Amino acid sequence: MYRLFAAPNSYAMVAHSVLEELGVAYELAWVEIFTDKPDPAFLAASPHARVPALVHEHGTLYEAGAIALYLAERHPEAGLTIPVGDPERGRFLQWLSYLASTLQPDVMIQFHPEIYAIDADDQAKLQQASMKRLGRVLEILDEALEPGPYFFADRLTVCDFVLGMQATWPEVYPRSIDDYPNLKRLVVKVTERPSVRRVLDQHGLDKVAGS
Ligand SMILES: N[C@@H](CCC(=O)N[C@@H](CS)C(=O)NCC(=O)O)C(=O)O
Repeated sequence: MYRLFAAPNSYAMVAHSVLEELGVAYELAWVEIFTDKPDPAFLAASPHARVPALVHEHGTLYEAGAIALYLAERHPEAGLTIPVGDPERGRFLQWLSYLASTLQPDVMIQFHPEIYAIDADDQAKLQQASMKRLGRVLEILDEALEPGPYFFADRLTVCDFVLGMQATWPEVYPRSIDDYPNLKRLVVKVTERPSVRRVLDQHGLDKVAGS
């Protein structure tokens, strides 16, 4: 039985949707983030007190992409990973890493510029510069989703959940998700899955980008 530390409408939705899609037993532990007094069990699993964090039979894990990959590999029958030896394995790792290390920092800046700059003016400039970069990153992702609908055509993998969940946030688009038709198609496909609909409900999201 897994235990997922989560906060509403956060990166926890990535791990949460993978757990739901896999249909495995798990318990959801809602925690407060951005607090001076994080839940001690949460802090033990996630030293920055960031969600998601997962407790599993062998220990704990944090980082949304790592949790998604770990779960997919623990439950290979669901086919959400691309295994070692598969010709697409390299590109699978590329996109998983790109989503965590190239897309996510700019997404974070849009929501929490105060983490990166002290003055309000500097924060606004940082957000502006980051949004420009985000536009290029989203373009590259949109190109990668051709022919789609997923990163690997009809083969749904955790990459689609890692991207699909954060692409539901309208704040990440320079103008609108409509500028990225392949990305929009991915968000629609991912968010219409019953597993993901259950997750969005629990996170209080009735409207997402593209819907
Ligand atoms: N790199 C982490 C980022 C997780 C993260 O920053 N989560 C946010 C919520 S979306 C959080 O818990 N923030 C609380 C904090 O930074 O104190 C991941 O992918 O899991």
